[in-house]
Amino acid sequence: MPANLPPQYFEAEKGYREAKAIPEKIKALESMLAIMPKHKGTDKLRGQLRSKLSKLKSESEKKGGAERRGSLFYVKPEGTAQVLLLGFPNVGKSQLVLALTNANAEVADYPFTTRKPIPGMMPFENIQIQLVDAPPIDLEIGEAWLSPMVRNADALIIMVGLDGDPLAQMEGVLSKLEEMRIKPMGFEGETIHGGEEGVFERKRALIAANKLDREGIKDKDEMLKERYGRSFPVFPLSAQKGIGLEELKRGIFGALDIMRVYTKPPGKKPDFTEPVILKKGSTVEDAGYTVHKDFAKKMKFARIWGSEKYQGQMVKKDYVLHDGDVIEFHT
Ligand SMILES: Nc1nc2c(ncn2[C@@H]2O[C@H](COP(=O)(O)OP(=O)(O)OP(=O)(O)O)[C@@H](O)[C@H]2O)c(=O)[nH]1
Ligand SMILES: [Mg+2]
Repeated sequence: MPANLPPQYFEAEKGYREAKAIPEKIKALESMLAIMPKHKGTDKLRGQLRSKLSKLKSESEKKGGAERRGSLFYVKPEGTAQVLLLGFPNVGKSQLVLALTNANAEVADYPFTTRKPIPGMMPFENIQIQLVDAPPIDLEIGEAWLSPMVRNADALIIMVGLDGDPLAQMEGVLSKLEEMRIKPMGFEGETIHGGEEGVFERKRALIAANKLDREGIKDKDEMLKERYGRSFPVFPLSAQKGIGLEELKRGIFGALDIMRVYTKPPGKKPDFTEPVILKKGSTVEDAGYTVHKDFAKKMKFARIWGSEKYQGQMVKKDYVLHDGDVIEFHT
């Protein structure tokens, strides 16, 4: 029996073929079904369209779900850099964020306390670094939320608990990162071996070994340093008792691979509350670009105060700056 479909049906079908997004396709299929006359001749087609429609609907629900979860776990970067805390349940991630920032992270003696990321601002000298307390890594569950969070961060603090098995925890975290194709790098300038360059995204990371105050941890911090100290800076600390936190803060700053310089016009004083943040290894010319592109081009030389012997000496545009340098541009 012929289907005898009206012209409107073919219009809707054209709409379906041309639709790119799932919601448009769903709409087009729904109108095709509505327009289609109901009789024996259209039964088969109706069945096919219905099954297409239900497939598209479940696809769209899945997508919508992922997007919603994605946004719940997205933390807008603030301050100079974003640093993410990663670790097993109950190691003290929230305790550290509570100790170093203004955030009200929830600390409790049971695992899986933290359910969504909590950002807090950590003052470090004259800059603010954003620390993000994350839910724990759980080896049983695939965490779709984790990978975008790690990628979004400028650096990672991998936290382990010295009261537990820090070596096994490190292995767990590292294997999770490997699954995500992320290569944590402890030190500047490390290279990836074995032709994995490009497949892996590098991310600076350090290890925070928490609960140093606990009795019976023996020499687990030393074991950790022995095993991972060549690959990562290791900071034994107690988030609760406030031990080792200054060293950690300096380590976090170091992991960011940045420096602060201060620019000033001739004859004026620099404003030390307004550092210019540059990648390590940046030159006088790079600093000039933060003032203005043309300015960087027109610049003839600069005078530098700060690191080591520099007390207003003249340097060229390609001079490599150091953290804390004061630059006076001359055009
Ligand atoms: N002794 C000692 N206990 C700590 C320290 N830091 C955290 N704790 C305790 O460890 C438990 C877990 O701390 P949390 O900060 O909630 O741990 P978490 O890693 O955020 O846990 P999840 O959110 O479940 O992943 C709490 O009972 C804390 O009081 C520390 O430096 N020393
Ligand atoms: Mg927590």
